[in-house]
Amino acid sequence: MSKPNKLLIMPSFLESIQFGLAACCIGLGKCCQWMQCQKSQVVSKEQYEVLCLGLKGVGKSTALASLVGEPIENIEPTTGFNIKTLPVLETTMNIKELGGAEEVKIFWNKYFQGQHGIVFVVNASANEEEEELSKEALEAVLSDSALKGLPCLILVTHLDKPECKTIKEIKEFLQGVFQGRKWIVKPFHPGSDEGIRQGLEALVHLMMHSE
Ligand SMILES: Nc1nc2c(ncn2[C@@H]2O[C@H](COP(=O)(O)OP(=O)(O)O)[C@@H](O)[C@H]2O)c(=O)[nH]1
Ligand SMILES: [Mg+2]
Repeated sequence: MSKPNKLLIMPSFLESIQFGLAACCIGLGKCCQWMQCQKSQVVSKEQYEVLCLGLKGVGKSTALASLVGEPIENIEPTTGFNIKTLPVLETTMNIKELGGAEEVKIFWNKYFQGQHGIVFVVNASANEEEEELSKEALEAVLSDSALKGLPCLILVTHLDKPECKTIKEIKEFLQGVFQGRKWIVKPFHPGSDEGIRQGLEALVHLMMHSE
């Protein structure tokens, strides 16, 4: 019987090394997939507590109703608070609207503990006095130590009214109050939840990356 040819053995030896390397790569890939899966499971369990604040009649309840597909006609003024729970991206968000009337506003800070983010609603068609009151209320909220550093979504309503301020003007008017805090501004149009949804998704990203 003739001896096996070395040149014929060499390729099969190389093939087995290549096979081993490929198996290692597949194993590593599976391992990474498993880690990614574990990570997304952690994110999907995340719950965020968000406060929805703003002066009386600015449109907080209307925006929240629109967000969960409830009718926005004939919304009663909020006397105590109004809570909506909904999924946003892979998280669950509990949004608590506190009534904006003066007699309720003095109790806002009783609800500041354990929050992860703020939605502050601003009326774009407010007169100068209401505009100042709204800015003062926002400043008071942001200066409370219980809400220190929490990201803030400014939701602008009443953009359908004539003579309303633009988003750009509202940004310029408010920009001094945030002092390094992460904030975003989004419009709300009755009948569409697009702006508020985009705003809440952006807020989730900010809350995920805040300390
Ligand atoms: N035209 C207009 N009316 C709005 C808008 N948002 C809210 N409203 C109206 O403003 C009034 C007060 O709204 P509400 O949601 O109760 O205000 P809240 O006190 O901040 O909760 C209601 O009559 C709403 O229909 C808006 O963007 N445009
Ligand atoms: Mg309300």
